[in-house]
Amino acid sequence: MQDARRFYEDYGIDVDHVIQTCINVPISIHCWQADDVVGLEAKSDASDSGGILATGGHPGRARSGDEIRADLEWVLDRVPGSHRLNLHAMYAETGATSVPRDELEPDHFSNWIEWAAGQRLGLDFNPTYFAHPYAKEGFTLSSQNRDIQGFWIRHGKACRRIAKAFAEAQNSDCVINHWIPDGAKDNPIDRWAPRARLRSALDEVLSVPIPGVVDAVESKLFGLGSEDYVVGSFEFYAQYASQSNALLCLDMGHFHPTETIHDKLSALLQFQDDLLLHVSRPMRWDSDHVVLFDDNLRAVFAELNRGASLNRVKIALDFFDASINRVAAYVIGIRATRKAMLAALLEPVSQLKQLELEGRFAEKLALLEETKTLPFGAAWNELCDRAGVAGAEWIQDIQAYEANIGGTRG
Ligand code: RNT
Ligand code: ZN
Repeated sequence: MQDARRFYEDYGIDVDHVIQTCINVPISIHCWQADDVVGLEAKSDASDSGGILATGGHPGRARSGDEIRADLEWVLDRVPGSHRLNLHAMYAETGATSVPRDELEPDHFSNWIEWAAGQRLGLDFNPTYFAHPYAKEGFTLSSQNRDIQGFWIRHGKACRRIAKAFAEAQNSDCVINHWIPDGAKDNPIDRWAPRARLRSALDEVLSVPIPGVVDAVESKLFGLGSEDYVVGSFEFYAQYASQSNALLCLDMGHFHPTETIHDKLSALLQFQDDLLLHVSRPMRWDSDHVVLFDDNLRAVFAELNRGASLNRVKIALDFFDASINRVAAYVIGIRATRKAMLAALLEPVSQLKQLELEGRFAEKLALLEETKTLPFGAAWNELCDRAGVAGAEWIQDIQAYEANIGGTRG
Protein backbone atom coordinates (compact mmCIF):
# COMPACT_ATOMS: atom_id res chain seq x y z
CA MET A 1 0.00 0.00 0.00
CA GLN A 2 2.89 2.40 0.70
CA ASP A 3 3.91 2.12 -2.95
CA ALA A 4 0.37 2.63 -4.13
CA ARG A 5 0.12 5.76 -2.02
CA ARG A 6 3.20 7.19 -3.67
CA PHE A 7 1.93 6.49 -7.17
CA TYR A 8 -1.21 8.47 -6.45
CA GLU A 9 0.70 11.22 -4.63
CA ASP A 10 2.59 11.85 -7.84
CA TYR A 11 -0.74 12.88 -9.32
CA GLY A 12 -1.69 14.99 -6.32
CA ILE A 13 -4.11 12.44 -4.85
CA ASP A 14 -4.23 11.70 -1.13
CA VAL A 15 -5.37 8.07 -1.10
CA ASP A 16 -6.14 8.00 2.63
CA HIS A 17 -8.37 11.01 2.39
CA VAL A 18 -10.13 9.62 -0.66
CA ILE A 19 -10.78 6.30 1.07
CA GLN A 20 -12.37 8.03 4.03
CA THR A 21 -14.56 10.15 1.76
CA CYS A 22 -15.61 7.07 -0.18
CA ILE A 23 -16.45 5.03 2.91
CA ASN A 24 -18.78 7.76 4.17
CA VAL A 25 -21.02 7.95 1.10
CA PRO A 26 -24.16 5.93 1.81
CA ILE A 27 -25.41 3.33 -0.65
CA SER A 28 -29.04 2.35 -0.18
CA ILE A 29 -29.38 -1.42 -0.52
CA HIS A 30 -32.64 -2.69 -2.02
CA CYS A 31 -34.35 -5.44 -0.03
CA TRP A 32 -35.85 -7.06 -3.14
CA GLN A 33 -32.84 -8.95 -4.51
CA ALA A 34 -33.14 -11.37 -1.57
CA ASP A 35 -36.53 -12.76 -2.62
CA ASP A 36 -36.88 -12.07 -6.36
CA VAL A 37 -39.19 -9.07 -5.78
CA VAL A 38 -41.91 -11.30 -4.36
CA GLY A 39 -42.64 -9.44 -1.12
CA LEU A 40 -44.23 -10.69 2.08
CA GLU A 41 -47.94 -10.30 1.37
CA ALA A 42 -50.22 -13.29 1.05
CA LYS A 43 -49.82 -13.57 -2.70
CA SER A 44 -52.73 -13.57 -5.05
CA ASP A 45 -51.41 -14.11 -8.52
CA ALA A 46 -48.00 -13.69 -10.10
CA SER A 47 -49.59 -12.27 -13.24
CA ASP A 48 -50.43 -9.17 -11.25
CA SER A 49 -46.77 -8.33 -11.63
CA GLY A 50 -46.75 -5.02 -13.51
CA GLY A 51 -43.74 -6.05 -15.52
CA ILE A 52 -41.29 -6.68 -12.71
CA LEU A 53 -39.99 -10.19 -13.07
CA ALA A 54 -36.88 -11.84 -11.68
CA THR A 55 -35.81 -14.76 -13.84
CA GLY A 56 -33.78 -17.81 -12.87
CA GLY A 57 -34.21 -20.88 -10.73
CA HIS A 58 -31.35 -20.78 -8.28
CA PRO A 59 -32.42 -22.34 -4.97
CA GLY A 60 -32.45 -20.40 -1.72
CA ARG A 61 -34.87 -17.52 -2.22
CA ALA A 62 -35.61 -15.81 1.10
CA ARG A 63 -39.25 -16.45 2.03
CA SER A 64 -39.83 -14.34 5.12
CA GLY A 65 -38.77 -11.09 6.71
CA ASP A 66 -36.44 -13.01 8.99
CA GLU A 67 -34.79 -14.79 6.08
CA ILE A 68 -34.34 -11.54 4.18
CA ARG A 69 -32.82 -9.90 7.24
CA ALA A 70 -30.49 -12.86 7.82
CA ASP A 71 -29.37 -12.66 4.19
CA LEU A 72 -28.80 -8.94 4.48
CA GLU A 73 -26.64 -9.47 7.57
CA TRP A 74 -24.49 -11.89 5.58
CA VAL A 75 -24.24 -9.29 2.84
CA LEU A 76 -23.46 -6.38 5.17
CA ASP A 77 -20.50 -8.28 6.60
CA ARG A 78 -18.92 -8.35 3.16
CA VAL A 79 -19.48 -4.87 1.76
CA PRO A 80 -17.36 -1.92 2.84
CA GLY A 81 -18.64 1.55 3.68
CA SER A 82 -21.85 3.11 4.88
CA HIS A 83 -25.24 1.75 3.86
CA ARG A 84 -28.96 2.27 4.07
CA LEU A 85 -31.79 -0.17 3.48
CA ASN A 86 -34.38 0.45 0.80
CA LEU A 87 -37.74 -1.20 1.55
CA HIS A 88 -40.83 -1.67 -0.59
CA ALA A 89 -44.35 -1.49 0.79
CA MET A 90 -44.96 -5.14 -0.11
CA TYR A 91 -42.43 -6.10 2.57
CA ALA A 92 -44.87 -5.12 5.30
CA GLU A 93 -45.20 -7.75 8.03
CA THR A 94 -48.84 -7.84 8.99
CA GLY A 95 -48.92 -11.19 10.79
CA ALA A 96 -51.98 -13.36 10.28
CA THR A 97 -54.18 -10.58 8.93
CA SER A 98 -53.76 -9.29 5.44
CA VAL A 99 -53.84 -5.51 5.29
CA PRO A 100 -54.82 -3.73 2.07
CA ARG A 101 -52.03 -1.57 0.74
CA ASP A 102 -54.01 1.62 1.18
CA GLU A 103 -54.30 0.88 4.89
CA LEU A 104 -50.66 0.12 5.64
CA GLU A 105 -49.22 1.77 8.70
CA PRO A 106 -45.78 2.28 10.26
CA ASP A 107 -46.52 -0.53 12.74
CA HIS A 108 -46.48 -3.04 9.92
CA PHE A 109 -42.80 -2.26 9.52
CA SER A 110 -41.80 -2.39 13.16
CA ASN A 111 -39.58 -5.46 12.64
CA TRP A 112 -37.72 -3.60 9.94
CA ILE A 113 -37.41 -0.40 11.99
CA GLU A 114 -36.02 -2.28 14.97
CA TRP A 115 -33.63 -4.37 12.93
CA ALA A 116 -32.39 -1.40 10.89
CA ALA A 117 -31.69 0.57 14.07
CA GLY A 118 -29.62 -2.33 15.40
CA GLN A 119 -27.66 -2.46 12.15
CA ARG A 120 -27.30 1.34 12.08
CA LEU A 121 -29.02 1.49 8.72
CA GLY A 122 -31.20 4.40 7.71
CA LEU A 123 -34.36 3.30 5.92
CA ASP A 124 -35.64 4.41 2.53
CA PHE A 125 -38.99 3.42 1.11
CA ASN A 126 -41.07 2.70 -1.99
CA PRO A 127 -44.81 2.39 -2.46
CA THR A 128 -45.55 -0.83 -4.36
CA TYR A 129 -47.72 0.18 -7.30
CA PHE A 130 -47.37 -3.25 -8.95
CA ALA A 131 -47.82 -6.98 -8.18
CA HIS A 132 -51.44 -6.41 -7.27
CA PRO A 133 -54.88 -7.11 -8.80
CA TYR A 134 -55.39 -3.37 -9.19
CA ALA A 135 -52.26 -3.20 -11.36
CA LYS A 136 -53.53 -5.89 -13.68
CA GLU A 137 -55.07 -3.57 -16.25
CA GLY A 138 -51.73 -1.83 -16.69
CA PHE A 139 -52.70 1.49 -15.14
CA THR A 140 -52.47 2.53 -11.47
CA LEU A 141 -52.15 6.21 -10.59
CA SER A 142 -53.07 7.01 -14.19
CA SER A 143 -56.04 4.66 -14.30
CA GLN A 144 -59.28 5.96 -15.75
CA ASN A 145 -61.10 3.82 -13.20
CA ARG A 146 -61.66 6.15 -10.26
CA ASP A 147 -61.77 3.29 -7.75
CA ILE A 148 -58.44 1.93 -8.90
CA GLN A 149 -56.80 5.32 -9.13
CA GLY A 150 -58.21 6.28 -5.72
CA PHE A 151 -56.83 3.10 -4.18
CA TRP A 152 -53.33 3.88 -5.46
CA ILE A 153 -53.52 7.50 -4.38
CA ARG A 154 -54.39 6.32 -0.87
CA HIS A 155 -51.52 3.82 -1.06
CA GLY A 156 -49.08 6.58 -2.01
CA LYS A 157 -50.26 8.70 0.89
CA ALA A 158 -50.11 5.80 3.35
CA CYS A 159 -46.53 5.14 2.25
CA ARG A 160 -45.54 8.73 2.83
CA ARG A 161 -46.86 8.45 6.39
CA ILE A 162 -44.72 5.34 6.81
CA ALA A 163 -41.70 7.19 5.40
CA LYS A 164 -42.37 9.93 7.93
CA ALA A 165 -42.29 7.37 10.75
CA PHE A 166 -38.99 6.00 9.39
CA ALA A 167 -37.52 9.50 9.27
CA GLU A 168 -38.57 10.17 12.84
CA ALA A 169 -37.29 6.83 14.14
CA GLN A 170 -33.90 7.23 12.48
CA ASN A 171 -33.57 10.96 12.91
CA SER A 172 -32.64 11.46 9.27
CA ASP A 173 -34.41 11.84 5.95
CA CYS A 174 -36.19 8.93 4.33
CA VAL A 175 -36.18 8.88 0.53
CA ILE A 176 -39.44 7.54 -0.88
CA ASN A 177 -39.39 6.64 -4.55
CA HIS A 178 -42.56 6.47 -6.60
CA TRP A 179 -42.36 4.15 -9.61
CA ILE A 180 -45.49 3.07 -11.42
CA PRO A 181 -45.66 0.45 -14.18
CA ASP A 182 -48.41 2.23 -16.13
CA GLY A 183 -48.23 1.91 -19.87
CA ALA A 184 -49.40 0.09 -22.97
CA LYS A 185 -48.10 -2.75 -25.06
CA ASP A 186 -49.12 -1.34 -28.39
CA ASN A 187 -50.22 1.83 -30.06
CA PRO A 188 -52.42 3.71 -27.61
CA ILE A 189 -54.43 6.35 -29.44
CA ASP A 190 -54.68 8.45 -26.35
CA ARG A 191 -51.25 9.05 -24.86
CA TRP A 192 -52.53 12.23 -23.32
CA ALA A 193 -55.25 11.40 -20.83
CA PRO A 194 -53.16 8.93 -18.75
CA ARG A 195 -50.42 11.55 -18.41
CA ALA A 196 -52.93 14.19 -17.36
CA ARG A 197 -54.34 11.77 -14.80
CA LEU A 198 -50.88 10.84 -13.54
CA ARG A 199 -50.02 14.47 -13.07
CA SER A 200 -53.07 15.20 -10.98
CA ALA A 201 -52.80 11.93 -9.02
CA LEU A 202 -49.19 12.73 -8.13
CA ASP A 203 -50.20 16.23 -7.12
CA GLU A 204 -52.68 14.68 -4.76
CA VAL A 205 -50.27 12.12 -3.32
CA LEU A 206 -47.50 14.67 -2.87
CA SER A 207 -49.54 17.75 -2.02
CA VAL A 208 -48.49 18.05 1.60
CA PRO A 209 -44.75 18.41 2.18
CA ILE A 210 -43.64 16.17 5.04
CA PRO A 211 -40.50 17.11 6.97
CA GLY A 212 -37.92 14.34 6.71
CA VAL A 213 -39.62 12.75 3.71
CA VAL A 214 -37.84 13.16 0.37
CA ASP A 215 -40.07 12.11 -2.52
CA ALA A 216 -38.68 10.95 -5.84
CA VAL A 217 -40.32 9.99 -9.13
CA GLU A 218 -38.76 7.36 -11.40
CA SER A 219 -39.05 7.38 -15.17
CA LYS A 220 -38.87 4.46 -17.56
CA LEU A 221 -38.84 4.05 -21.32
CA PHE A 222 -40.42 0.63 -21.69
CA GLY A 223 -41.12 -2.53 -19.75
CA LEU A 224 -42.58 -5.99 -20.14
CA GLY A 225 -46.09 -5.34 -21.42
CA SER A 226 -45.47 -1.62 -21.83
CA GLU A 227 -43.20 -1.78 -24.84
CA ASP A 228 -44.83 1.04 -26.76
CA TYR A 229 -45.87 3.51 -24.11
CA VAL A 230 -44.93 4.28 -20.54
CA VAL A 231 -46.99 7.00 -18.91
CA GLY A 232 -44.20 8.08 -16.56
CA SER A 233 -41.58 8.70 -19.21
CA PHE A 234 -38.34 10.60 -18.72
CA GLU A 235 -39.72 13.81 -20.21
CA PHE A 236 -42.82 13.57 -18.05
CA TYR A 237 -40.95 13.18 -14.78
CA ALA A 238 -38.14 15.58 -15.64
CA GLN A 239 -40.79 18.25 -16.04
CA TYR A 240 -42.72 17.05 -13.03
CA ALA A 241 -39.64 17.18 -10.83
CA SER A 242 -38.76 20.66 -12.03
CA GLN A 243 -42.19 21.92 -11.03
CA SER A 244 -42.56 20.15 -7.70
CA ASN A 245 -40.57 19.22 -4.65
CA ALA A 246 -39.98 15.68 -5.92
CA LEU A 247 -36.53 14.55 -6.99
CA LEU A 248 -36.08 12.92 -10.35
CA CYS A 249 -34.95 9.30 -10.12
CA LEU A 250 -32.71 8.07 -12.92
CA ASP A 251 -32.52 4.32 -13.24
CA MET A 252 -29.52 3.36 -15.38
CA GLY A 253 -31.63 0.69 -17.08
CA HIS A 254 -34.58 2.85 -18.04
CA PHE A 255 -33.42 4.37 -21.29
CA HIS A 256 -32.86 3.26 -24.87
CA PRO A 257 -30.72 0.11 -24.92
CA THR A 258 -27.56 1.99 -25.91
CA GLU A 259 -28.35 5.20 -24.03
CA THR A 260 -26.31 5.92 -20.91
CA ILE A 261 -27.03 8.38 -18.15
CA HIS A 262 -23.68 9.94 -17.28
CA ASP A 263 -24.07 12.81 -19.73
CA LYS A 264 -27.46 13.70 -18.26
CA LEU A 265 -26.07 14.49 -14.82
CA SER A 266 -24.39 17.82 -15.53
CA ALA A 267 -27.49 18.93 -17.45
CA LEU A 268 -30.10 17.95 -14.88
CA LEU A 269 -28.07 19.17 -11.93
CA GLN A 270 -28.01 22.67 -13.42
CA PHE A 271 -31.69 22.84 -12.55
CA GLN A 272 -32.20 20.29 -9.78
CA ASP A 273 -30.58 20.48 -6.37
CA ASP A 274 -30.32 16.72 -6.16
CA LEU A 275 -31.24 13.48 -7.86
CA LEU A 276 -31.94 9.90 -6.92
CA LEU A 277 -29.94 7.29 -8.77
CA HIS A 278 -31.01 3.68 -9.30
CA VAL A 279 -27.76 1.90 -9.95
CA SER A 280 -28.52 -0.93 -12.30
CA ARG A 281 -27.20 -2.65 -15.44
CA PRO A 282 -29.35 -2.89 -18.53
CA MET A 283 -28.93 -5.95 -20.73
CA ARG A 284 -30.88 -5.78 -24.00
CA TRP A 285 -34.52 -5.59 -22.86
CA ASP A 286 -33.81 -6.17 -19.17
CA SER A 287 -33.01 -3.22 -16.98
CA ASP A 288 -31.89 -4.96 -13.80
CA HIS A 289 -28.86 -7.22 -14.21
CA VAL A 290 -26.40 -7.46 -11.33
CA VAL A 291 -24.30 -4.32 -11.24
CA LEU A 292 -20.66 -4.66 -12.29
CA PHE A 293 -17.65 -2.37 -12.13
CA ASP A 294 -17.97 -1.54 -15.80
CA ASP A 295 -17.46 1.50 -18.01
CA ASN A 296 -21.01 2.77 -17.63
CA LEU A 297 -20.96 2.69 -13.87
CA ARG A 298 -17.51 4.25 -13.78
CA ALA A 299 -18.64 7.02 -16.09
CA VAL A 300 -21.53 7.90 -13.76
CA PHE A 301 -19.34 8.29 -10.71
CA ALA A 302 -16.56 9.99 -12.67
CA GLU A 303 -19.07 12.59 -13.83
CA LEU A 304 -20.36 13.19 -10.33
CA ASN A 305 -16.87 13.57 -8.93
CA ARG A 306 -15.71 15.81 -11.77
CA GLY A 307 -18.66 18.05 -10.98
CA ALA A 308 -18.01 17.87 -7.22
CA SER A 309 -21.59 16.59 -6.96
CA LEU A 310 -21.33 13.21 -5.30
CA ASN A 311 -23.17 14.66 -2.32
CA ARG A 312 -26.04 15.90 -4.49
CA VAL A 313 -27.05 12.43 -5.55
CA LYS A 314 -28.74 9.80 -3.44
CA ILE A 315 -27.40 6.42 -4.43
CA ALA A 316 -29.75 3.45 -4.38
CA LEU A 317 -29.34 0.03 -5.98
CA ASP A 318 -31.88 -1.67 -8.19
CA PHE A 319 -31.04 -5.08 -9.60
CA PHE A 320 -32.28 -8.63 -9.17
CA ASP A 321 -31.14 -11.96 -10.47
CA ALA A 322 -32.64 -15.29 -9.48
CA SER A 323 -30.23 -17.33 -11.58
CA ILE A 324 -27.23 -17.13 -9.24
CA ASN A 325 -26.66 -17.16 -5.51
CA ARG A 326 -28.69 -14.16 -4.41
CA VAL A 327 -26.56 -12.95 -1.53
CA ALA A 328 -23.44 -13.15 -3.68
CA ALA A 329 -25.28 -11.13 -6.33
CA TYR A 330 -25.87 -8.47 -3.68
CA VAL A 331 -22.24 -8.39 -2.62
CA ILE A 332 -20.99 -8.23 -6.22
CA GLY A 333 -23.25 -5.30 -7.05
CA ILE A 334 -22.66 -3.36 -3.86
CA ARG A 335 -18.90 -3.77 -4.03
CA ALA A 336 -18.92 -2.80 -7.71
CA THR A 337 -20.76 0.41 -6.87
CA ARG A 338 -18.30 1.30 -4.12
CA LYS A 339 -15.40 0.48 -6.44
CA ALA A 340 -16.72 2.79 -9.13
CA MET A 341 -17.03 5.53 -6.54
CA LEU A 342 -13.47 4.96 -5.35
CA ALA A 343 -12.08 4.89 -8.88
CA ALA A 344 -13.79 8.21 -9.59
CA LEU A 345 -12.46 9.81 -6.42
CA LEU A 346 -8.93 8.70 -7.30
CA GLU A 347 -8.97 10.57 -10.59
CA PRO A 348 -6.63 13.60 -10.77
CA VAL A 349 -9.54 15.85 -11.70
CA SER A 350 -7.90 19.21 -11.13
CA GLN A 351 -4.88 18.31 -13.26
CA LEU A 352 -7.11 17.01 -16.03
CA LYS A 353 -9.27 20.12 -15.93
CA GLN A 354 -6.24 22.36 -16.02
CA LEU A 355 -4.86 20.62 -19.10
CA GLU A 356 -8.22 20.92 -20.80
CA LEU A 357 -8.45 24.59 -19.90
CA GLU A 358 -5.04 25.22 -21.43
CA GLY A 359 -5.96 23.37 -24.59
CA ARG A 360 -3.37 20.65 -23.94
CA PHE A 361 -5.71 17.92 -25.12
CA ALA A 362 -3.13 15.29 -26.00
CA GLU A 363 -1.63 15.59 -22.53
CA LYS A 364 -5.07 15.33 -21.01
CA LEU A 365 -5.76 12.11 -22.89
CA ALA A 366 -2.33 10.76 -22.05
CA LEU A 367 -2.83 11.48 -18.36
CA LEU A 368 -6.26 9.84 -18.43
CA GLU A 369 -4.71 6.76 -19.99
CA GLU A 370 -1.82 6.61 -17.53
CA THR A 371 -4.11 6.84 -14.52
CA LYS A 372 -5.99 3.78 -15.72
CA THR A 373 -3.06 1.57 -14.71
CA LEU A 374 -2.40 3.08 -11.30
CA PRO A 375 -2.53 0.48 -8.49
CA PHE A 376 -6.26 0.75 -7.94
CA GLY A 377 -6.47 -2.77 -6.50
CA ALA A 378 -4.20 -1.79 -3.62
CA ALA A 379 -6.35 1.23 -2.82
CA TRP A 380 -9.50 -0.92 -2.96
CA ASN A 381 -8.00 -3.52 -0.63
CA GLU A 382 -7.02 -0.78 1.77
CA LEU A 383 -10.57 0.57 1.73
CA CYS A 384 -11.97 -2.89 2.51
CA ASP A 385 -9.41 -3.29 5.25
CA ARG A 386 -10.26 0.01 6.81
CA ALA A 387 -13.96 -0.77 6.69
CA GLY A 388 -13.26 -4.10 8.41
CA VAL A 389 -14.36 -6.17 5.43
CA ALA A 390 -12.58 -8.96 3.56
CA GLY A 391 -10.95 -8.51 0.18
CA ALA A 392 -11.49 -11.16 -2.49
CA GLU A 393 -11.57 -13.88 0.19
CA TRP A 394 -15.30 -13.30 0.63
CA ILE A 395 -15.83 -15.46 -2.45
CA GLN A 396 -14.88 -18.46 -0.36
CA ASP A 397 -17.86 -17.87 1.92
CA ILE A 398 -20.40 -18.47 -0.83
CA GLN A 399 -20.18 -22.26 -0.66
CA ALA A 400 -20.62 -22.27 3.10
CA TYR A 401 -23.69 -20.08 2.75
CA GLU A 402 -25.16 -22.43 0.16
CA ALA A 403 -24.52 -25.43 2.39
CA ASN A 404 -26.03 -23.63 5.36
CA ILE A 405 -29.35 -22.71 3.78
CA GLY A 406 -29.47 -25.72 1.44
CA GLY A 407 -31.17 -27.97 3.97
CA THR A 408 -33.84 -25.47 4.98
CA ARG A 409 -34.75 -23.41 1.95
CA GLY A 410 -34.58 -26.09 -0.72
C1 RNT B 1 -38.87 -0.78 -12.18
C2 RNT B 1 -38.15 0.22 -11.39
C3 RNT B 1 -38.33 0.13 -9.92
C4 RNT B 1 -38.32 -1.30 -9.40
C5 RNT B 1 -38.31 -1.39 -7.90
C6 RNT B 1 -38.61 -2.77 -7.43
O1 RNT B 1 -38.53 -0.82 -13.49
O2 RNT B 1 -36.79 0.23 -11.71
O3 RNT B 1 -37.40 0.92 -9.28
O4 RNT B 1 -37.25 -2.03 -9.91
O5 RNT B 1 -39.14 -0.45 -7.38
ZN1 ZN C 1 -35.45 1.42 -10.55
